[in-house]
Amino acid sequence: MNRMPAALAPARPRTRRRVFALTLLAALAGSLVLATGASAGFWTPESGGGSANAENIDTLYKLILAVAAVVFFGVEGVLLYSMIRFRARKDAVPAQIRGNTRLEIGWTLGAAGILMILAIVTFVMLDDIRNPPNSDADGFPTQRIVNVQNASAYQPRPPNGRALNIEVNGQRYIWRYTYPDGDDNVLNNTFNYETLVVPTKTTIALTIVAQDVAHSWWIPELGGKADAVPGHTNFTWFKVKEPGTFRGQCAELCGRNHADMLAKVVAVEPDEFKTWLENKRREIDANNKAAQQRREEESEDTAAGDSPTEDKSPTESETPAQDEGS
Ligand SMILES: [Cu+2]
Repeated sequence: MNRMPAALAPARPRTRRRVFALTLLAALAGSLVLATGASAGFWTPESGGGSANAENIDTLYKLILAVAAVVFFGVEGVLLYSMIRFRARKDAVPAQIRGNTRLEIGWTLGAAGILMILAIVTFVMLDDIRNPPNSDADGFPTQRIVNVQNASAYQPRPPNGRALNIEVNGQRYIWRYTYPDGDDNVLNNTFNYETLVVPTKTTIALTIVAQDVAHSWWIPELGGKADAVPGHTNFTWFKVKEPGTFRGQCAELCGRNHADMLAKVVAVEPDEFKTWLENKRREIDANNKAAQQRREEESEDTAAGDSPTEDKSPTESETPAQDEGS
């Protein structure tokens, strides 16, 4: 390196540069500390706490983080030590070392070994992340998952094949949830927007679709992300032990109001879920009946020569299954 002797170097710019570097470093550190308020955990991303698959993802993440931290601090430690301990000194000629076969083979094997272990642990845990368990005995009574048309897509099933199969439909800028009702006609199914109400102790199998652009379903405490892609069906599952509320958000930039596309899962006891489902059904039926009545009145008015009354903007329950088409 061609370095100017210290005595000849201009002192001012050097100090200024040092001050600049220190300020930059402080600003970076400060912004990192402040940024945690916007995210979730300090050390690891928000994950786990709601469902076993999310727990496993979280465990795997922390495991890899720990190994990576040991490697990082080990390497950086040796680097810093060497930089300080063996820094350039006047008239000192450093030891000229050309390779060290034992050391080189050692760290190559060490790195390969770490990767092997991480890969094995990941594949072992992946099984529990992808495959749902059965519902508990006191969970909500569920049907067998029926095959969806996409035979090629991987649909995780509990060992006994039974789960509450809910369709999650991403649409700008809201999530629509369709509950099964036992018949083949999806147009008369119970549905809800924004909040996905589910029973605890029950395996919930989600069929994820999108009807306009790509969205992404993600409730960090209940599992990994599942993309909602138009023309493709995706699957994921979760099983909540205790009643609670779990929040998430569309994780795929889908347009101007992407940030408003919140997702919420409310888990309640199976009995409470049954009541909720029945009430929702009644509410939808009542709204459908009211809408039907209004349409009839309007068509009578039109027939009688009156101008049709302004259409009331449709609320969620008054648009029965019109958006089912995807
Ligand atoms: Cu979206």
